Amino acid sequence: MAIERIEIDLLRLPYVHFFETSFGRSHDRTFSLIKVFEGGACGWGECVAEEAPLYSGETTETAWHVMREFLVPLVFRKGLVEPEDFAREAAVFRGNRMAKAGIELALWDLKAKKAGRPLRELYGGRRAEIEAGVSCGIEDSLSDLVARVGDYLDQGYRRIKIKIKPGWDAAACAAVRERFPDIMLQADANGAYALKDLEVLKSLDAYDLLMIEQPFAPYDLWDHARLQREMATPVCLDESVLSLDTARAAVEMGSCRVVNIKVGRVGGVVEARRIHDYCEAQGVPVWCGGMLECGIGRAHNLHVASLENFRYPNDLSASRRYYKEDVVDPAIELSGPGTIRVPDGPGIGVNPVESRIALASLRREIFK
Ligand code: OSB
Ligand code: MG
Repeated sequence: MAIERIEIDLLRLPYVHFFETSFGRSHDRTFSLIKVFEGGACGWGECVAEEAPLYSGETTETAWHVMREFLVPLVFRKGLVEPEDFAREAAVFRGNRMAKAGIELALWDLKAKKAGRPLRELYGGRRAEIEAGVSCGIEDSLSDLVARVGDYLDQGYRRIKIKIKPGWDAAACAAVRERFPDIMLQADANGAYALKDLEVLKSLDAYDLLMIEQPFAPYDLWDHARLQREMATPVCLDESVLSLDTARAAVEMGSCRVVNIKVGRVGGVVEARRIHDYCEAQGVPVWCGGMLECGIGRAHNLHVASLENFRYPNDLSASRRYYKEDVVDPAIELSGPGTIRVPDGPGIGVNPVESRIALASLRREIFK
């Protein structure tokens, strides 16, 4: 059989609360959903490229262009159905990993649905429940931040990540740590620092952080290695890790002790699993990062995070932390204190709600 039809929607969903990082503040998220059809079955994927090229060089429009002009025609021309075949063939195109991952994820969901099994089983994930965590943006004041962290802890989250940037770092960590001495706390800089900031970064060792994520620019593995030698807190890389090769370079150079895996950033689950397996063999723990996905991308992440070497709590929170009305039914919720159950239906195991998707859709294109 072959894929008969592919639909891509561009959506915009407002956040329940603005999200501010070292890149700036946003009030909503623009992303695309990919639907692949074969026989009576269909699979869903999410492309996490954002509106502006801040976190990554990709944008919603570059991803749309690459899917429309290159990846969708590749699927039809070569009759690709298996996600592994797609990953291999799509590798002829450089970069554009988020675009590739969006389509590969849809093929994974389709494959698992045809087999009548949850995706986690296809990946070999043993965990039925994953450890949740919440990523807190920069707020207008430290008291707003502490209140928001308190709110998330009341909801049952046990691991909190706070976004930092120059001027919002040691004081933010101190404020949260003072009020909540025992929680699992970590910080994410999204590349906002440079080697000249070494002393500020080293001062964060005082706050007993689980890790500090991506202090320096994505391509700066060398300076990360220097920082990791001088800092007690484990460095975790996010933006720097684009593939198995970059993961291997980072680990061999000592640029980090922990790796954040995002399926979109590395170009799909095939590459994500290679990185996972390599890190496992090296004794380097990983965890699953998030891109404020809607329930479709989030469900995909839950299945990926069921793999053995996801050893830290993940940036995976309930639907209501992100969106008032998620586009899946049922909404994703905490299953216990600080945990989320991996859906156990076929494929991603959550049902996309077509009417809500249509309401949020800015544009739809159908390819046959
Ligand atoms: O750096 O981890 C990041 C969101 C968008 C872009 C980059 C990042 C994030 C988050 C959100 O921290 C994590 C989540 O989806 O809960
Ligand atoms: Mg990050």
